[in-house]
Amino acid sequence: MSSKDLGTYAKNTWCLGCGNFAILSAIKTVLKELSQEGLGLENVVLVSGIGCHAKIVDYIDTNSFYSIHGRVLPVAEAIKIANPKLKVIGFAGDGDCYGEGLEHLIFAAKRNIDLTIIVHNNRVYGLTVGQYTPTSPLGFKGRSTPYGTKEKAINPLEIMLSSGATFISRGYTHGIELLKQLFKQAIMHKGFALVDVLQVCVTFFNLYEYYNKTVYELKDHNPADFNQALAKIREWDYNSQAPIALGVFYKSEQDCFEDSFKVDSEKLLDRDLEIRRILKDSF
Ligand SMILES: Cc1ncc(C[n+]2csc(CCOP(=O)(O)OP(=O)(O)O)c2C)c(N)n1
Ligand code: SF4
Ligand SMILES: [Mg+2]
Repeated sequence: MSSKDLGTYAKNTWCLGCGNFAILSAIKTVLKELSQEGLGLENVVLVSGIGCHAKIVDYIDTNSFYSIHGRVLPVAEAIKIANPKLKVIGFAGDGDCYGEGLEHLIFAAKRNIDLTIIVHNNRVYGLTVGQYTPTSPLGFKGRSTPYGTKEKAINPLEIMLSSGATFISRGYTHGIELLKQLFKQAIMHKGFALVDVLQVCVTFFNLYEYYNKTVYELKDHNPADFNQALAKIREWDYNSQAPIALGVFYKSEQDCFEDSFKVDSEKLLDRDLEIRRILKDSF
């Protein structure tokens, strides 16, 4: 498979200025770099949900599975379990992953399955023209909440930390260098890795001005320290006006789901061979 530019003939239909362009550019650069470093692109599978974000798989020339809303993770997990040698990278929307697919997200993190999930967190349903999602802030006015939401946003990173994810990070679509670093680290991490990307939807929730004033990069932070990670993750809860940290909040090395699953399969295979031998000897 060619690693030259990874472009496709699909017409790009994202709005001009959409943060998705930065995610596309960053992931293509990272895939090209990994390919130059020896990762065969034939071993990479991309999975997306449904929404504006999901079109990303149409724009990258590699193996991909365009799934359904909320179901990126079950598809990605099945691919990984069927062939643990593959690098599986999921792209999900905030409605997709933190709303409809939240239970899948929690279980994937709990299992510490070796996958990367990149969340295009524009804090709105983009494709269906502007309804609120679990990360829309309190008071968000959209098509389904013209007088503003009456409920607070969830903090997905805190949910991930308490669920067992072993790589938790946040990027921003106006910071492509950091985005590339986070994508590469997440893909190379052995275990469940989440990159929450503050992806601006210029059409239904334009937060560029606000984020440009509020974000900062984590420094002197020890991602191996659970309590430090929790404190940093709680600093901004997706509702307040607090500074918004970007970078890797938490990272730890732990056993992965598919490895223990493999041991079970090998045991089953041994047992199967033993049964066949016994049956053969008895006839
Ligand atoms: C099971 C199911 N529920 C609802 C929909 C309708 N639907 C399609 S895209 C979408 C919202 C997508 O929002 P998000 O996941 O945040 O992605 P974005 O468009 O913002 O990238 C919804 C509700 C659907 N296609 N399938
Ligand atoms: S609606 Fe929003 S998320 Fe969708 S393409 Fe346009 S700017 Fe991007
Ligand atoms: Mg969205």
